[in-house]
Amino acid sequence: MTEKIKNVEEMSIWEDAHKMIRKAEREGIETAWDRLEQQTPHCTFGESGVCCRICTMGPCRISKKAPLGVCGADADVIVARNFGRFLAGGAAGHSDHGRDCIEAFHAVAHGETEDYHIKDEAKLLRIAAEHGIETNGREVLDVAKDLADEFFESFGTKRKKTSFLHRVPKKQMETWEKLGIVPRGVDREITEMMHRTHMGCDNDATNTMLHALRMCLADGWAGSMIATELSDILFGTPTPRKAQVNLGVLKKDQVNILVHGHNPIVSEKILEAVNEQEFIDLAKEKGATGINLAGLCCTGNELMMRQGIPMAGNHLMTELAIITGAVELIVVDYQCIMPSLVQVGNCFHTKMVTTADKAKFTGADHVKFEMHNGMEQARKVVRMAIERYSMRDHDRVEIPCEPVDIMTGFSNEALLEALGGTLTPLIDSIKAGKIRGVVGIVGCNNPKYKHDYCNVNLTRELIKKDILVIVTGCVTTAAGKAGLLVPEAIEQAGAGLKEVCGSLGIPPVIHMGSCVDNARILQLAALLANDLGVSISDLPLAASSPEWYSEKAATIGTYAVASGIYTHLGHPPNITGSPVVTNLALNGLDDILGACFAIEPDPFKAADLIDERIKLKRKGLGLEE
Ligand code: SF4
Ligand code: MSK
Repeated sequence: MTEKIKNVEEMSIWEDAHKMIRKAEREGIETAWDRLEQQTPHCTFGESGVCCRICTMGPCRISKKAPLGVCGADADVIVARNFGRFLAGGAAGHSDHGRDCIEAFHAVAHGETEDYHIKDEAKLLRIAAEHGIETNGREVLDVAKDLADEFFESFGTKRKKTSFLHRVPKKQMETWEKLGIVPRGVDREITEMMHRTHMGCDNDATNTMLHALRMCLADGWAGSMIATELSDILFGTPTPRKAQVNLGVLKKDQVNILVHGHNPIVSEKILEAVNEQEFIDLAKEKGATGINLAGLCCTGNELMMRQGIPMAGNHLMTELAIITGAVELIVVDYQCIMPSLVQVGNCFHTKMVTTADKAKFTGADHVKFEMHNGMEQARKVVRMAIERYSMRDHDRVEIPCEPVDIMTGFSNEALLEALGGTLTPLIDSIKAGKIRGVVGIVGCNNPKYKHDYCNVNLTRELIKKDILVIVTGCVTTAAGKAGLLVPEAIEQAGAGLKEVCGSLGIPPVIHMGSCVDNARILQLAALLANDLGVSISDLPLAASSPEWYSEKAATIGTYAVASGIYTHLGHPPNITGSPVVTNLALNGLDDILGACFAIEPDPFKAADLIDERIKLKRKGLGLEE
């Protein structure tokens, strides 16, 4: 993992990345790969999770010579506390994003904004009815007010069970009840984790990890699910559409604006402003032929799923996108945004603009987005971008490749429609072994890996084995660039998967959205389990995050396992210093949840591991191979 990367070809599998890394080297611009080299070798105490900084009697580092911290905490307790807090960070990230969606939805319901609207009324009424809210004969906005209150409550401490738990299959719920991990309010679970891991509280590693499961379930089934469902209600439920990916989506002769982060509340307004004639005319006045909006990371996924806006790149492409020299402005909300983007932007004419008070970056301009002024602020940002076009040094512009076509927009609603309105064709295909299983490949990039090598190769290997792959987050761009997100990719799939996807006209790799949209995968798993009358853990499903880096990715993996989905990670979190926590993750959870983590950096071996698991689950259901 930490060996020195020797040349550009070893840093990434992509030509656009190679060209931009070489340009960075030529122009003396530092990237994440350079900084990784400076940081290597990493601290082994930190890597194994045995460094404790929870109080000022320490910091303490556990070793053979010093097996206990000053307070007497051993490696198991220290690792469990560190990992619990790591997961709390991830749960807080996605769930606070969900809360921002409720704020927007609440403002719409109460007529406090003219900039945001209910786009999918039918979905609003459906979700309200799911929560027992009366919808018959009522004004849509009145229903919305009640639903906003219901969702706000699911963050607080009032409820025994948080929102959306009615979607959880009965047998799965029984497992959670037995273990005492039915999630309550999202904030409560996160706060309780911080409390438990204060010095002198939960000093039993297994007990801390059980709470971690509960907290992550609150994130998956409430925080993230609320974010996804409300984003659909506010901005439209995605439907299949075409889009394009890679740095080739940037335009040499246009004002290029990149949106980066996670929440569509900002990026949707930027898109609207970009399409206003006044700004198109202004861009032309400045010598450009128009304005081009492209996405990065998850806010890119959100815009691509709903609006077909092109995706410039995933996590490790964010610095490289600026290095094209063609980006006037990058506007961000929060999460996964490297602070280095300000410095890389300063090497060019690229302005970075922040929009959330909770995510300011020194050196960036701050244009605060609020519910009542979203459009006004979006216009301000677009104008700033156009003004910068005249500062562009056209001699330094290099757009390294042609874009690749993809198909996106597979919400569960869209998938059901593609299946003819019912899950039966999918279930029949699974029973017949034409589709042997379904795997969600999700998550990030990490410069410790050859960029996207594992993401792409694992996806390819699984579809060869007749396993339907669902992608979200940064894996989307990887699969898209590899030509796997188009119906023609069935030629790379096994015979069964090829037949099913071919007859439906869908790709063998389905794009289901951003990181919070992993909640869509949870819902799909629940629908499948309910249809078959089994637990999610009985299904031939798996999840994988081969190149993960973030706290959020670890939280997603943990709620997947807690929901009964076997989860592969390319590398372990910083837990290897604790035999108790490591054994629990790799084995013990399987006994109590029917799912556990597996660690394997090699994507080909990982595909075999997942395949074995799918065989086992198929056998358990009495299905022929
Ligand atoms: Fe050291 Fe214990 Fe304080 Fe951690 S909580 S820093 S192990 S004394
Ligand atoms: S953006 S969490 S790098 S997927 Fe959601 Fe990508 Fe991972 Fe961030």
